[in-house]
Amino acid sequence: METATSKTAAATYDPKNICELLRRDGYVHLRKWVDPADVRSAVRAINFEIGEGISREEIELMRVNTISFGTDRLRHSQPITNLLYKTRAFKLVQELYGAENIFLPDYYVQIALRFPQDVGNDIISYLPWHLDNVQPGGVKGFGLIVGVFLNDTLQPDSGNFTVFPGGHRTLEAHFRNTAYSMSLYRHKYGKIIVPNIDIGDQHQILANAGDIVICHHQMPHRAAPNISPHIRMAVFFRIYHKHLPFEHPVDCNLRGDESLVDADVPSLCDCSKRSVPTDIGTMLINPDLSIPWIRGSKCSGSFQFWESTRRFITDSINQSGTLLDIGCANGFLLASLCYWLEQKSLSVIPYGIECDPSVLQCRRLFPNQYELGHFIQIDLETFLSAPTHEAPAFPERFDFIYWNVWVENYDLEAEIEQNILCKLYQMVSSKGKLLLGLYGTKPQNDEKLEKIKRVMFRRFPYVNNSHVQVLSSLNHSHNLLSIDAINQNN
Ligand SMILES: O=C(O)CCC(=O)C(=O)O
Repeated sequence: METATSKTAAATYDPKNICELLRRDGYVHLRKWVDPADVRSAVRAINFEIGEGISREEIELMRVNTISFGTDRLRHSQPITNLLYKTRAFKLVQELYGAENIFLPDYYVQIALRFPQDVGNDIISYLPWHLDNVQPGGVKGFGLIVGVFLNDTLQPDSGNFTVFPGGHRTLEAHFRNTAYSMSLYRHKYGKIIVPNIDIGDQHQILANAGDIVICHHQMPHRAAPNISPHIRMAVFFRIYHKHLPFEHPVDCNLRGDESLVDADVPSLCDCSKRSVPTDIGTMLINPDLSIPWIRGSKCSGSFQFWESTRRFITDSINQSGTLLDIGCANGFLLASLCYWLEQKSLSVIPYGIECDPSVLQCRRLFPNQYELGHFIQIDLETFLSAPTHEAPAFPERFDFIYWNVWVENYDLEAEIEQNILCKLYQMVSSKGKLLLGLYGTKPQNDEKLEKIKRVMFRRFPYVNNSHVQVLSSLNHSHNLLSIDAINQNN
């Protein structure tokens, strides 16, 4: 059944309305937006390639896994890409996101063919719904699906693209509940696990050739079975937003079974917030907003837990200056520290290194500093081997260096690990501090504290107990070892 919403959207080309509809329904159906000549060219190009040969396996993969048909050459050819660029759809997504924010990876084009079931086989068996781009090691990042339909599917079960109107909001509400924020993930070996909730009734799009449907990224969808005589032909473009990096990694350890979690789901539900930098003040007083960032900072606790185990780090910072976070992840710790320190009238210039692509998220929290090169994706060893070369925008020394000395990563037994500790200490400016976060169990922390002190006292004979301070988090579960750099240049 046609919704009132989709009719309105087709009639009113106004990005504001469309954004509103995407937010409300999760999709808009734009009728006859593609020039029929362009539809014909695309169909011809696809049919030509079908004529070049298509294997049974390929058809099966398309049926079950909805993979794209066609060679790279075809997918990037003009007859196909014109379906986006020559239509108002592209202008529209540019207006929705800001042209400067659009990112199109190589694989943004999918030619989606749905082959009919055999004559006599009229069994209607629906695929489960899914969300796109739930990936091991990286979750979505794209914001909009633009589907262009190349043949009429005016009857249901003709391979129709199928949405669940409002399902994106049902999912959002579900994921915002911290108990369920991890209930969408792709299992290490490929299976997408979706939450078992009622997302409402399906709506099979009854499309004419040349119609376009734009979907919010969190719209549950699927392809309907095809008992029509025709191959359903569509092209889907996935439009990415630069500020929602598609490599955004998630915390692989949260579930403890090596599966991955879509930690960022709730934060991406508002397409109107285009290039607005994320406001940390608002986030910190709104647990709903901060949870995905806390997850992206590799912490599985609640908002209260985050504050009670991180805020105490600011007790060791007694002056304004530069702060380098080693393993800064998405930058949320730095942003929280900056915010809390500002309340003490201290101003901090943030820098961060991180070995995985979560560092790209820092751009959302610190757009200016990100552009200046304050955040770099690099592993600690490579960084320390040539800091000025690897991080040209970094100062030679920092007033504060924070390093969360993960129990499992750095046990500091090996000389090479001890050297890392020493090099970091040498990068702290005089009157600055090396801050080491200890987030293990109490016995683990105690043991590590002693080990670090032993290394430091042996390698820097001018450092003694008077330069070392141990702080405890509000809930006493965590420690911070603060080492003054005051004497190191003596
Ligand atoms: O082909 C369709 O209608 C749906 C395709 C789809 O669900 C997908 O590729 O994610």
